[in-house]
Amino acid sequence: MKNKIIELTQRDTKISRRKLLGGAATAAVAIIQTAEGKNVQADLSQAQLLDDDPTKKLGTFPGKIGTRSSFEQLVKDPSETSSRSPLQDFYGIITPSDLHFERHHGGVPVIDPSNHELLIHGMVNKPMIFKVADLKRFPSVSRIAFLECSGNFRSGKETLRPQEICGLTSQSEWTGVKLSTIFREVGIKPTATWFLAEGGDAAVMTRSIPVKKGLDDVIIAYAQNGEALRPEQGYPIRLFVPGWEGNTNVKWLRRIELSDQPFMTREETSKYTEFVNGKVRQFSFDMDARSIITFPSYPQQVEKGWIEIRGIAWSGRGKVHKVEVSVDAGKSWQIANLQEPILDKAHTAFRYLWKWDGNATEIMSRVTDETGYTQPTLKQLVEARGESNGYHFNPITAWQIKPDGSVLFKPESFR
Ligand SMILES: Nc1nc2c(c(=O)[nH]1)N[C@H]1C(S)=C(S)[C@@H](COP(=O)(O)O)O[C@H]1N2
Ligand SMILES: [Mo]
Repeated sequence: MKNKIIELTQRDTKISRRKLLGGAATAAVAIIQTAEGKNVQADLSQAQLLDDDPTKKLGTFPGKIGTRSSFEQLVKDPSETSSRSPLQDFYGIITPSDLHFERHHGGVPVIDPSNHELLIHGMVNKPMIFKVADLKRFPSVSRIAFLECSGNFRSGKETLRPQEICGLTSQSEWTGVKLSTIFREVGIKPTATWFLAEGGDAAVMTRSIPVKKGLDDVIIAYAQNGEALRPEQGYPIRLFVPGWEGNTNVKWLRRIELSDQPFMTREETSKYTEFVNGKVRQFSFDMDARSIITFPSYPQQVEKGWIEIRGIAWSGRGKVHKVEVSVDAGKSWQIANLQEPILDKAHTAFRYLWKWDGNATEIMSRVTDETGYTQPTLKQLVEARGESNGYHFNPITAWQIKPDGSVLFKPESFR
């Protein structure tokens, strides 16, 4: 900014920089403080004469859809079967739909919504088939909540960003019809305690879910952030199961079967189960509370002085109650500020103002949810659960601050 103003002043008035700074003839010479706190002298009367002055050239006119600025390089970091949200690049709590993480076992199918059907059968009074348009005729609900894969954990090297460490979580406003509304329509039998949800993709993914949860807050979602679901998120319909492991949120939903017992599908016997000290933990539905500092984080750089530490915290069991931040490698903890809105089962933004003295240290955050559960350390997790196949790992995440201001992830080994 400062260099630009001085540069153009020279060019357009044909006077030398020395002459200008020496107080030459020009009228509006002012001392201006830059954001870094340096005083610069600038001739404001000439400031509008920039070559790339956007006020001197007509811009582009409205198109059919908007685009992200070409200066913003946001990417999902895809691997073969998943892609991760760039958590470090977000503001507020909503994930732009095209940056929602993706996890699918058989690719994204192409489904024409006018042909798509949802069959509901099993222990019901009246088996029914619903077209997408039928579902939209029922009262709709919207809620903002996160969706997280239970395999959301990565460690092993210092050069990981929040995106790589835990970018398998995203947050949208989901809109659809309550499953309880549809259950009333088909008349589920009082003896029905479980239901199977089946997807219409190549993986034909199936999960068993207790009817109690279905009646509580599950949604058959057809919209995300104000428009139809993205194909990657399950277009035209998916199950949205607030606070429960991503895998239960069956996409491209085509069948629901009511029963009086779980179906013991592949996804709940060989996958998505955890070996815990010789036993197997099955139906581990709740996503435990977690938090991460997204600024500063690798590969950002910090300077001595005031730094606003920022991050997100969430819990599958309810609202975030408090977030604590440590700036001395976990020796002491301070309460961070939570930013409204603080929603049930939702990413919640936190911030903490810190004056860095320039010495090497580690910073980290830990969340406590409204049930009183506090995010554990990796050591505590491994003690309680064994290595858990890597599912449901929500440890406190630390960043190393080096004397030169560089920030590195602190990997901890657990194998
Ligand atoms: N039909 C179907 N549903 C699915 C999957 C799938 O492969 N097929 N993947 C599950 C997994 S493991 C997760 S974590 C979430 C991911 O949802 P997203 O891709 O919308 O982020 O969808 C779940 N629903
Ligand atoms: Mo997942």
